Amino acid sequence: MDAKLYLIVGGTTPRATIDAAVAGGVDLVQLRDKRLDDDAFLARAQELARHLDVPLVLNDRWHLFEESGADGVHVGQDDAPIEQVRRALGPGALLGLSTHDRAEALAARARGADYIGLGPMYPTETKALTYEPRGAALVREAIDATDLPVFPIGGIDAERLPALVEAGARRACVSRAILGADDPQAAAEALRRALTRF
Ligand code: 3NM
Repeated sequence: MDAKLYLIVGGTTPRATIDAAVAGGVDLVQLRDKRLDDDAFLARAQELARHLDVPLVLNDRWHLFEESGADGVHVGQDDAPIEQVRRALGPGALLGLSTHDRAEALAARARGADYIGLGPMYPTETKALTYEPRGAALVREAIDATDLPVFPIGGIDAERLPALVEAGARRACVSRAILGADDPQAAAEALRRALTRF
């Protein structure tokens, strides 16, 4: 788990965009698409797992993990309990957990997570948020609650990332900042630069 720049892609994200992002420094990819049915999700996951040079994580659909060829699964606090997912998938699967405050970050390792998402940092249109975005204050509050890798998430772009790095973040998870960019490789490179400023 030495990944630093985590990209969330959808079922229809072009492969060329994902490849450009990886060329720019993305080193972990999550397939997240609530609209796809299981068959379509599985087919996309299998294609990405075969093709990608970086690990692939499935959002939530842990029942598709074995068949998909993916490396891991990411669950939220309201998805299946991560303890149950860990028992089902075994120690070899990379398991991620969404967290929103210090207490959730603190509990993550004992619950079986290999890494955590921490958010939301900023307003985003990628996901309907049920928590108030708290930015650098949330990083400061939670970053030292765990020795797991922490990926701040939510509305992060290259302009906003330096404030999070200042607050202690050394990783980031994004979608729009890369997928919405005219040049996804350059966008990934800019995010990597912001992360390696320290
Ligand atoms: N989870 P973008 S924010 C999938 O706060 C997701 O838990 C969040 O995409 C959380 O970089 C988010 O486009 C969306 O904002 C991330």
